[in-house]
Amino acid sequence: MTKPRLTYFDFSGRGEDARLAYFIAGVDFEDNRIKGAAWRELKPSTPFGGLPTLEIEGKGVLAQSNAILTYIGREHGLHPQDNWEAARHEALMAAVEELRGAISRTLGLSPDEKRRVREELAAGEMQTWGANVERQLGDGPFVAGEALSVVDLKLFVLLNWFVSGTLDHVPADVFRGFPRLMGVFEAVRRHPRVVAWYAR
Ligand SMILES: N[C@@H](CCC(=O)N[C@@H](CS)C(=O)NCC(=O)O)C(=O)O
Repeated sequence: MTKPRLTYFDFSGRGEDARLAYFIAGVDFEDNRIKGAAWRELKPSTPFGGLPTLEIEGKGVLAQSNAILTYIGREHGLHPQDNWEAARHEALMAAVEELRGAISRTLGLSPDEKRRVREELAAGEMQTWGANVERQLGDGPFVAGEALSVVDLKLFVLLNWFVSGTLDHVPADVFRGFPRLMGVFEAVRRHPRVVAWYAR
């Protein structure tokens, strides 16, 4: 049986949570990172024209970050077995994708327009998003309580984008008003396997 092949670009984005999930689960996977012009050749052969994809021997190629992450979570005990709880986690994962989509739409804007739209996003839609997610969270430290799940990794990777301060015009502490949400971020950041992943 060949290793699962996880294909994404050589940055964090939508592929990092699946990499973390496999690493945390102790699965020997192929971390296939696409660089430069190689993407143009690969793109037409992917299921929906985007990355990440996950190839499993004997099954095929799966696309869509949430489907990939949920699959890994189910296979390796990092997603709830209870259907209602699983659906609650999947709703949060969909919410992350909605916010990513809102930010992606600013990528092609002119510098002035980008500043205006992102400042509006940070003060408006992102605050509403944070408040909505905050209401879904319990006492933590993770979404499911004591046990880490793949949804925590999805939230962590998104929040790390903002906290790193690399997204122009979005303050690094944009979610400072949401202690439960930032608590999930901190709990994942301090998780020994996450620390080990970034120390490699
Ligand atoms: N809904 C998809 C979005 C996939 C997507 O847009 N991926 C981006 C990278 S984050 C991509 O492949 N961009 C290159 C392109 O569209 O050509 C998912 O969640 O996986």
